[in-house]
Amino acid sequence: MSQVPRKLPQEEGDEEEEEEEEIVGLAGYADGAESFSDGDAESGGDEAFLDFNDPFSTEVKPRILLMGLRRSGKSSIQKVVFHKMSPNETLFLESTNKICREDVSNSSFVNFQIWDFPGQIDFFDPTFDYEMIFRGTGALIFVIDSQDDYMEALARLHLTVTRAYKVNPDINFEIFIHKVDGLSDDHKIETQRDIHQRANDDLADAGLEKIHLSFYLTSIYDHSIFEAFSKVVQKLIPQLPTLENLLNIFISNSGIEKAFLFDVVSKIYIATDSTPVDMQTYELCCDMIDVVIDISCIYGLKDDGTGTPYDKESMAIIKLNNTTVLYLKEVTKFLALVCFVREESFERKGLIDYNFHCFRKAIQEVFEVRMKVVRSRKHQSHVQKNKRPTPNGTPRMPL
Ligand SMILES: Nc1nc2c(ncn2[C@@H]2O[C@H](COP(=O)(O)OP(=O)(O)OP(=O)(O)O)[C@@H](O)[C@H]2O)c(=O)[nH]1
Ligand SMILES: [Mg+2]
Repeated sequence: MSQVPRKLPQEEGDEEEEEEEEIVGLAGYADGAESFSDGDAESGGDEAFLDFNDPFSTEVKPRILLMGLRRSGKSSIQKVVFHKMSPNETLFLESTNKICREDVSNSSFVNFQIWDFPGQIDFFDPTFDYEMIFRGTGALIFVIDSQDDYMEALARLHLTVTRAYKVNPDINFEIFIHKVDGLSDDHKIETQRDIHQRANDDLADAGLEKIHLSFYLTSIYDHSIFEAFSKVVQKLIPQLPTLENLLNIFISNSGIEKAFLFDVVSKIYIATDSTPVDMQTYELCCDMIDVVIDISCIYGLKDDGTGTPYDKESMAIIKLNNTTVLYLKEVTKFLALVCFVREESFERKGLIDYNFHCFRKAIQEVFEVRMKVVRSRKHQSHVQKNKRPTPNGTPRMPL
């Protein structure tokens, strides 16, 4: 799939954003919001429904911070997950020397900003306004290099978490025990146990045992990083229980084993039914998306190269040699449903397709509710702005 970085329009009227730009800019950390997009899709008949981005453009996006010591792998994670950089290429990444912000607005449920920090940020530097940064943060991912001595990383983790918690107790703290590709299975478990124990002991010693840390074993050389990121992002989606519920109803009525709702560009799954996720199943789904998009890029585009590799017609069926069928269908411009179905259940494809149709409609309704909330919030802030008197005391003219 083409990954053309393109600037999103600046979010006008978003006072919090404006304030941030200014402060971060002054501190000399930011390099502006670089963004990536899915590439433009053709406008089809129900494109107005499928293109969910616009109504949310003024919504404040939850922020995900990537922090950790130098060379722990922060930028590599961002590049591999959101820019399809191959893991080997990350060897040539330069050290980050200022905060890099990126908008991820490729799906209506997955709208957030990622802030990649330089290692060793100095909380005592007066130009670093950490209070402002933590205030608007949804998740703080702290990356620890598991192949290195992690004592210094643990001290830094403690400092970062305690500072962040003081400013904003609602932040989700996500600890990536990273680069585990270099460890044996036993060593992985032992490292996770040790880091978990030490980090929580440090918090308990400081009387902060109420802070909850979540731990993930990750590596950019396999799918673990996508899975961990999926879980981080899912926690920021308020509609997650509704999506899970819809998926549960869908699979139980269609004889499906497992279903994932995927963001096609990043291969993050934003929801799945409540049966446990098995890593191999997830990997197969990721591979299927890659195959579909690759084939579609080669054979699906028009002769003049226009069109998109993923659209309303996108669907694929792959029969595996273990009597399982993988079934992919487009849900929105950015989302795909990937299902695992037994061969005998797939004989009732008509039923699955009908239920899928109902599922898609239900998703549409969830979006519509969300759109209404966003619109009414927009309207309220607009009314309040106009109520404020002008500097010379005359009432504001309606716009
Ligand atoms: N083995 C292994 N190496 C990794 C992994 N992730 C990143 N690396 C390597 O770690 C090195 C540092 O990666 P960066 O992404 O630049 O680290 P960073 O945390 O952004 O570093 P700063 O910008 O200096 O703070 C690179 O050589 C990567 O190839 C991983 O999962 N496994
Ligand atoms: Mg970096």
